[in-house]
Amino acid sequence: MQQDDIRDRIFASTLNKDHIGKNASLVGWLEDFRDMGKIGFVTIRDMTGNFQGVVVGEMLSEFREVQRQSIILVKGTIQETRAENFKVEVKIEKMKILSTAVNPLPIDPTGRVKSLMDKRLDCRALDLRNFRISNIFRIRSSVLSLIRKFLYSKMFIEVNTPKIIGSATEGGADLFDFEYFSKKAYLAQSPQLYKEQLTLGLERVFEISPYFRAEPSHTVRHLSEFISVDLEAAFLDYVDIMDIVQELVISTINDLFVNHNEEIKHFENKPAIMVDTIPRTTYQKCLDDLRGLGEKLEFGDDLSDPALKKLGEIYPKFYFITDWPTKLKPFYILEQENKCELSKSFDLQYGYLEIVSGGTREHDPEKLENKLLEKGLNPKSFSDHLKTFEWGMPPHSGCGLGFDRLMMILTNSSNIREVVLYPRDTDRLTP
Ligand code: AMO
Repeated sequence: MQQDDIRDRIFASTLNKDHIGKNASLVGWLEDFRDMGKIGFVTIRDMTGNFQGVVVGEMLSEFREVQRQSIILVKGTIQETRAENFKVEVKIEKMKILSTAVNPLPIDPTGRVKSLMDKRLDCRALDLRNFRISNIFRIRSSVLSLIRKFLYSKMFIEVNTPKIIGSATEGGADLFDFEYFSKKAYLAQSPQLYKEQLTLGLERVFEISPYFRAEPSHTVRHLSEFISVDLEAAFLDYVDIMDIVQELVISTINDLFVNHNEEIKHFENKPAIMVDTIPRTTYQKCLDDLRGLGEKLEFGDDLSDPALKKLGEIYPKFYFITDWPTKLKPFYILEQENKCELSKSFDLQYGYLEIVSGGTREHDPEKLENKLLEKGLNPKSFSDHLKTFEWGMPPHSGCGLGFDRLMMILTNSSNIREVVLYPRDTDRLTP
């Protein structure tokens, strides 16, 4: 009873009445054992779900020795069950322990005994034995594949740009630096410059990758390492990109909630996020709305956390904020014609949470150089980038979508750490 049985195993979720009377082998971890004296009921879980086993006679004493969460291989006959939660049950005739779990375990993966998030993250691999939690990562995987499918359908190709970079690309102080063969190098904070350059030869690119920010933020929405879905497209402007983002978000949600019901059904509070369209408001309108709520901000002020919380009350779901002041946006964002104080830019928000930020890019090399100077950056540090703008750079636009933040919304999680396997923040560097 070993590898052949494991190879022929039946997965928990596929067990059904057609199997009644047949012999089967199953593997999984022992989640529960209810010992009633003459009969025992075991719950065994595998990656697809759980099944009930019934044990009597000698099998009972064998199961009394097994620590919960140990990995076991069982063989038996599938039979009818009276249990409400199962279609059938397995009358276990043979059992082999493949790996023993210690007792007590540091956390209770069944979730019956609650643990603080920090403790759970310290034991993340075990935490994933909780089906509700592992499901978040199944959904995450599905959403990634849906995003890829959507972007391919819009003629984007997936690219990979370097994460070890030689100059502080976008400016700003939030870069991690380190020694790289006696030179100073940085971890990329975004693929901004590369993705813009790639529109020159590839027109439409996207990248899904981790980026690194050395911001000392202690919030439920910031990590030092996060996944961003970056797009960049030649010949499109920021309104076209907003249209693409809107379609991407709506089609991903619809696809997830319609075709991936199995994973979603385990969420107690399915987020009410299915929408047909995403409203668009301007930065100025937000200032006016906020003034009505007693939050006085001047044109040019960034929307502070308290301001965003208040805006989230007016717009609790997805909404775009467009036409940001030029001075609030990075050097590569284009200004509006005849209104240079406004930029061709947008953010996609979900309530208070910023999900996407994007815009039309400056593609005139001379103006780009001036923008760098205006922002106090040294054009010499950008010479590799600036030279590409002299090779026939198409007008282009793009955006970056915070994938972990999108996952917070899709799984109704209030802390970004819940949707990231091994989060990195100012305090956490392990496991
Ligand atoms: P920005 O800096 O706004 O734009 O980042 C894009 C999106 O990434 C997410 N994000 C984060 N998520 C978790 N933790 C963080 N520390 C963090 N920082 C940002 C947010 C944000 O909206 N180059 C531009 C994009 C572009 O114009 O194409 C950029 O990086 O959801």
